[in-house]
Amino acid sequence: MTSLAKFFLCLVLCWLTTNSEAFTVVDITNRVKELDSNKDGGVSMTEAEAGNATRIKEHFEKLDANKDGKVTVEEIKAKNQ
Ligand SMILES: [Ca+2]
Ligand SMILES: [Ca+2]
Repeated sequence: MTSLAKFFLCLVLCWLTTNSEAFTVVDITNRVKELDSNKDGGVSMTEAEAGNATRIKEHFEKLDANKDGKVTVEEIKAKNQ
């Protein structure tokens, strides 16, 4: 294998590893803050769409445990445990 091929293989592996890691609490908090444009403490479907939060959009129903139409840090944390 050439060193260039090894380099790219490493990049792909690093990328896969990073993406399969669970969210940390800090990551969740920052992401929710970033997405929460009306500052009501949760991410609505509209906010998730506006911020391209694919993971939240895909799992919105499951994440929104109390079905109030927004996903909070607590709800995401609960699903990540
Ligand atoms: Ca919001
Ligand atoms: Ca909720």
